[in-house]
Amino acid sequence: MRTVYSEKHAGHAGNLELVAGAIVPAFEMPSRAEFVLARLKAVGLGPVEAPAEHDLSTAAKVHRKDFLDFLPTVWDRWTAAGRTGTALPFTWPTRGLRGDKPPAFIDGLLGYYSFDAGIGFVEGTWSAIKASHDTALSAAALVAGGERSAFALCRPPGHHAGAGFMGGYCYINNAAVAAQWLRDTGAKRVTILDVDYHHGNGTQEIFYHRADVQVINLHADPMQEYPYFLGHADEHGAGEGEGFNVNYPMPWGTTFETWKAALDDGCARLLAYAPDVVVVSLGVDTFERDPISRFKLTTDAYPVIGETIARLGLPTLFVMEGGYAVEEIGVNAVGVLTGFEGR
Ligand code: 6XA
Ligand code: ZN
Repeated sequence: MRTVYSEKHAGHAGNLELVAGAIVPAFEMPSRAEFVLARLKAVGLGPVEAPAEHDLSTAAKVHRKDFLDFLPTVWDRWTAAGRTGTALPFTWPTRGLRGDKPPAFIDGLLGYYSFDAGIGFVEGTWSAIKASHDTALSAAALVAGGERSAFALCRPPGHHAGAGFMGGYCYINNAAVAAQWLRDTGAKRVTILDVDYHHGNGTQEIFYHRADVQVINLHADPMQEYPYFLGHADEHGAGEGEGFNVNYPMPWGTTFETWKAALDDGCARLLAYAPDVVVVSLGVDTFERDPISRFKLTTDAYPVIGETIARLGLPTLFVMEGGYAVEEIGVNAVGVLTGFEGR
């Protein structure tokens, strides 16, 4: 399997986040991607190539233009306000406030274009976001060009980013952009299968009213877990998208046996939809020792996940999402990929 990877992710470093009342170094850190890269080289998964540059025209079909225009300006606006360090939001337009009017000043804009504070910006953040987007598109092009599968080693991740907002370490929704590009280049139907521990609320929002992209999400129950405000089982899609969004919320402590039953059910729903291509939002924060998650999957589960996805018999693009137990992230993520390849 070919991997697309950009070193530009490394500039998105030294971020901070608010966890349990303390400002701490963000769990979403450069070593995550480096552990995955080292592991796929160690097992000889296949060639690793840099992405080509892609413009934002496909991204503009799944994101709002004003949001895409804002992202590259964040760091300059932050430093122009005399700030250094990490740019972070702290005010959001929730119920009772006006969510239709972007403020002029950077602090207000950061809140307007996000749903949480997990989206720190440093000097290299935009360049990493853009390279991650390019990585997803270049890997999608490999699959469209006839490869059975490809791996987009994206960082930062994307599945919490919606049409007009970022959140949860995500800025541009890499999997959604790739799915849109696959549609535009010939796939009639695309399924996004999101196996990250967290609900991919951004992906759900982007495709909720569409029938051409099925979204299947396995995740921790939003009654207990981040992102809390989306991801329930009764969210089926709406309008033309009715029936094409499928959620499998599961409680803290879920083991692979329960999780695998949800995956099998999701695979049956996927096969009934008969997509031309599958985009896997590959998070491995379902792992038992992940520092921010509460599922109980063990390392031997990940190759089984890969085998199960391979049995769908469809061209498959893997897009990296979450996973934070930094050392094991490599073994587990690459375990899915080698499992897919049947080795
Ligand atoms: C809250 C937790 C963010 C979770 C990010 C993630 N700060 N999403 O792994 O898949
Ligand atoms: Zn996650």
